[in-house]
Parts: sequence; C-alpha cells; structure tokens
Amino acid sequence: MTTSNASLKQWIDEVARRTQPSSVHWCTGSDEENDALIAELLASGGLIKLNEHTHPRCYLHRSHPSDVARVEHLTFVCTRSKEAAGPNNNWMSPDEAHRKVDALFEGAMRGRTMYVIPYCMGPIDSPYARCGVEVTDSAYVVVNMRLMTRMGTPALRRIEREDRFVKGLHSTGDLDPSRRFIMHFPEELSIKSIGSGYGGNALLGKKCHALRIASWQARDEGWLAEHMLIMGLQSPEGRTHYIAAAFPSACGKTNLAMLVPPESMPGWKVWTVGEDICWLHVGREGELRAINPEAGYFGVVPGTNRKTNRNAFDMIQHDTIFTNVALTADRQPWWEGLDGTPTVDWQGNPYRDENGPAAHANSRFTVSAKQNPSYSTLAEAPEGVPISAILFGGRRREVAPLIYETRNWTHGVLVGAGMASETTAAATGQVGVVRRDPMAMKPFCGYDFGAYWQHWLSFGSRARKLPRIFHVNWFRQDRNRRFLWPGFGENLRVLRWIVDRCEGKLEAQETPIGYVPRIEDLDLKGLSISRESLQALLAVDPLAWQTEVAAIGRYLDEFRSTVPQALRDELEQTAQGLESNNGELEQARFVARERHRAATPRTHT
Ligand code: GTP
Ligand code: SPV
Ligand code: MN
Repeated sequence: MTTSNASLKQWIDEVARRTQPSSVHWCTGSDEENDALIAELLASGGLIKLNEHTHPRCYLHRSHPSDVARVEHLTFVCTRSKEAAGPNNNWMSPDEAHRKVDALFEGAMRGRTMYVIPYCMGPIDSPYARCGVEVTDSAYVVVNMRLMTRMGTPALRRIEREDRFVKGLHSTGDLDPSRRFIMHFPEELSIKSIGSGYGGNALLGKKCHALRIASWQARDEGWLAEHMLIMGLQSPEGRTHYIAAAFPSACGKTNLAMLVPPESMPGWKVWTVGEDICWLHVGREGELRAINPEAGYFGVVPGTNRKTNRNAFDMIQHDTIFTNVALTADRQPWWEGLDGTPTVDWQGNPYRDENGPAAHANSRFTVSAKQNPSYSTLAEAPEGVPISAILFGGRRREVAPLIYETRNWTHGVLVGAGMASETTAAATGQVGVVRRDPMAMKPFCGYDFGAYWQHWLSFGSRARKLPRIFHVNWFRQDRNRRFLWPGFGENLRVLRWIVDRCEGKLEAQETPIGYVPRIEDLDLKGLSISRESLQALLAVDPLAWQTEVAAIGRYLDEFRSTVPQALRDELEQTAQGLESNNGELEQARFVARERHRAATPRTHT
C-alpha cells in the first residue's frame, strides 16, 4: 500500500532513506494485520500470552527497566524563539534538535520493519478531530496505537482529503537514556522521539500530539487541548450534566471517569466520554463542547480492583495489553491491590516481597474504550458534549479542602494556574513531592504558561455559557497519614454537590478561597464518616492558605513577562480576603504559636 498524498509519500521516503528499515509496512488497522503483529510479538518475546481461560486475548509486555515512565527532563519543545516555549518547557532550537536526533535516527531501523500508522485523534467524522501519521519500528507501538486511536485506512483517507497532518517519527533506538529524546516542533507540526518504547514517550498520538502539539494549534485557532477526563452525570430524574476534570498524572482521572455509584445513591449513573485528554471548542450556542481525541485507555493498573473500580476491573479481563505487571503461578496478571499471590515480578524475576512491589507502580493497561461498561453513547458524537463544570484537582495531603467552587471564570483560571500536586510514578524522578502543575499541564503544555493562561482567560469573552470551575482534592490525610475521604465511588457525593450548584439549587459558605459546601448540603446517606473528618476535609486554614497564596505568587513571578495581570489581581483579592478575615487569622496564629511552644524542647534554661 502507499498513498496519493504527495507530501506524506515524500516524507515517508525521506524517513526510510535515513533510518534504513528492511521493509516498510503501511498499517490498515485490520484484524488480520493485528493478529499477525501479535503473533510476531509473541514469537520475539515482545509480548507474553496470559492465562487464556481467565484473561482471553490478554498479553503482557515488559519494558526495559530504565524505560518505565515519561521522561520530562528529556522532553523538549523546539520553537524558533525560546520565549515561545516558556520557562515551563525544556527548549532547544529546531536546528540543533533536528541535527541531534537526525544523527540518532541514521540507520536506526536497520534490520527492522518500519510501520507507517495513519491515525485520527477524535471521531473520524468530527470537525474537531485531527489526524497524524506515526512512523515507528516498534510492533508494540502499532498494537497499542490501534487500541488508543482510530488507526488505519479511514484515517489515511481523511489525511489525503485534508492534506494536513502531524508527522511523528519514532524509533525505540537502543534504549540508552543518554540517547533518548522526545522532541516537539509545533511550528512544523512534527514530533521526533527516540530511545524509549514506553507509553507517552512512544505512542505519539497521545501526549505528544493530542496535548503538546494540539495545545499550540489550539491557541492559534481558538480552542483548548487539555489533560482532562470527560464524564456524564445522570441524575435519578434523568438529567445529564457533562463535567471535564484536570488532575495530574496518576491522580484519579480514569477512576473518576468510570465511577461506580455507591448503593446508597440509587438512580445516579455515570457515563465516560474520556479519561485522559479533552479538546474543548466553543459551540454554536456559545457553550464549551468537549470531545475525547482518544479511542482507548492507557490506564494505571495498581489499585484497580472490584472494590475501587468495578467498571475498570471488568473492562480489563479480556482483550487487554498489560505493561509491567506481575504474574501469578497460573499466568494471570497481578498487581498491588488484588487478592492472590504474585510469583514473578514485573521484570520477570521470581517475586520476593523484600524487593518491593511486584508490579511496577506505573504499570498500565491498554484497552479499547468500547470495553468500558460505562462508555457514553455520546463518546463518538462528532459534535462532542456540552460542559457544565470544570474541575481542577491534585494530590494534596494538606491545605486543599475536599471541594470548593471558584468565584468566577477569572478566579477559576487562577485556581487552575496555581494548582499543585504530589508527584507520582507516571514520570521518572522523585515521587510524593509537591510541585505546581497548572491545569495538570506542566508536562504537556506546548507553549509558555503565561500565554496559556491568557488564552484560558480569553474564553471569558469567547464563550457565552461558561462552565463553573471547582477545585477538588480526594487525597487529604490525617496526622497518621490515612486518607480522610474514602474516594472512588464515594466521590459521586461531591459531584452531586457540584451539579446542584450548577443548577443553582444550593447556597454555599463563602470563604476567602471560594465557596465551600455546608456539611448538611452534602449527600452523605449510607456513608460512615465522622463529623471531625468532614470538618477537617472542608476546613480552610487561613495560615496554611496565606503560605499557599504566597507560594502561588512566587510561582506566577517565574512567568514575569507574560503572566496576565488579571491573575495577579485575583490572587491579591484572595490574599486580602485572608487578611481581612482577621479574627480567624489571629486566632490561628495564636494556636500555631502555642502548639509550637508546647512542642519545642526547653534545653537552654
Ligand atoms: P494518568 O493516566 O497518569 O493521567 O492518571 P489518572 O489521572 O487517570 O489516574 P488514575 O485514575 O489511574 O489513578 C491513579 C491512582 O490513584 C490509582 O492507583 C488509583 O487507585 C488512585 N486513585 C484514584 N482515585 C482515587 C480516590 O478517589 N482516592 C484515592 N485514595 N485514590 C484514588
Ligand atoms: C500520564 O502520565 O499522564 C499518562 C500516561 O496518561 S502516559 O501516556 O505515559 O503519558
Ligand atoms: Mn495522563
């Protein structure tokens, strides 16, 4: 097969000349093609067959132990001006970046097959969808891209019609981290990735295209490309509200998007539109409409079980590719949070518990969205779904309450810009460190954050029906490091409050950081949680928030020349609110001083 599109053909020829593959395979996306690739991967050891009785058509892939997550320090945005990429990105000039990686691509596919994967991000008939072509020497990437995107002949036809697509070049290379680079050229609509076969580094349709390149295009064209889930929330009366939520990597998007309502909330239903990426456009009525550019899920495995998320658990019992999980004696996949006993760890060694977790903390499943029991009937709708509320949230042991609503759009954008979260195993580096992760886009925004926040603010006048903006935190802990909130299905209780607020049904308590629920307005039927826990979850500690506001101010300063004044003004308003809450603040200071005095040992008399 080949193509009628001259620029695509020319690019493929050029890449083949440079990388020297032994053959070129144009992917059609057919079942036969997929079966042949799986057979090849089984023969080469790239995939291991799992127990066919318990997990039909499921496979395990073990990645190289040094290649288990995204690598933010090796990810670059290569724009002509450094300022365009902003302090939030690693930058390299396009000339230098091309020179550097082209040298690595020289002969990189010798003795290998080069796969050409035409794909479409978004429903194939959607005006909001965008196409790309990934060239790769990894059959594992092909079988994953087939689950994650609309891949093959229909996408190629659309590319030939539109004559516009993102060019993504990928080679697994030699997996040496010193020769690993994930390069983005937004001005050329192209990506070059070498030296990793893992997830977000290698499945170029996902983070590289649908977020980094797409966010750049979205700014030029007046839309938004976001690291958000999209879910429908249907009330017992039958009304459905759609919500988009931005949480950083491994902070709960997949789980919230597939939520199973608690038994004590009969009649409520949750529908998944997307669980990682969301493209937002202004619709005809001035509303924000969302599509999910993806067709499958590359989800976190550990913690997934029948209790935490029955939908996800059921979904991955068949036709699923697992990456870096452990095995039981009868070759079932295993991970922390499941019953049963692992015998082989994620690296293929006999499992001994003194060696730490059996499954890698960032082990993942790849599965078609069609297998999701809560898959929305509107998930494939070309026009997307209208968004009633946007949620920002992170993993915060302290400070951020369970839920608060922002004052207005501008304040909502500030809250998104000031988001912070504890780092997770989704990227290499230290885990559990609080860092700023604006809109959950720190690793994914393809341009300067100051300009990005300005773009967000512009929707204040672009869209006539703006969603309300909320902040949530499922991860508050008590002094013994136990989660105060049960999370998972019980999060529906918080979503219900959000929907009621969107419908104008409830009053709320005004605080300097926004609106917090009155405890009596939360639907807590059938939930056993103490009043003290609830109070702790909803508390706005003025001292902690003064520190937080100061930290956000310092963070905004890093974008000195581009940060919108409106965000500084909004932050100042929050600061003044905290200050004028004087009585409370004075009392908090007094309590803190007393506590400090009591805790300080008196060694010098
Ligand atoms: P990416 O795919 O990396 O973007 O992550 P994600 O945001 O989709 O995160 P995911 O839903 O996969 O959750 C990551 C981890 O957080 C899993 O181990 C979950 O079990 C855990 N988790 C999710 N929701 C909750 C919750 O409400 N409470 C608690 N305590 N843990 C949760
Ligand atoms: C994330 O890290 O946010 C993911 C997984 O969703 S990856 O595709 O590896 O980026
Ligand atoms: Mn993600």
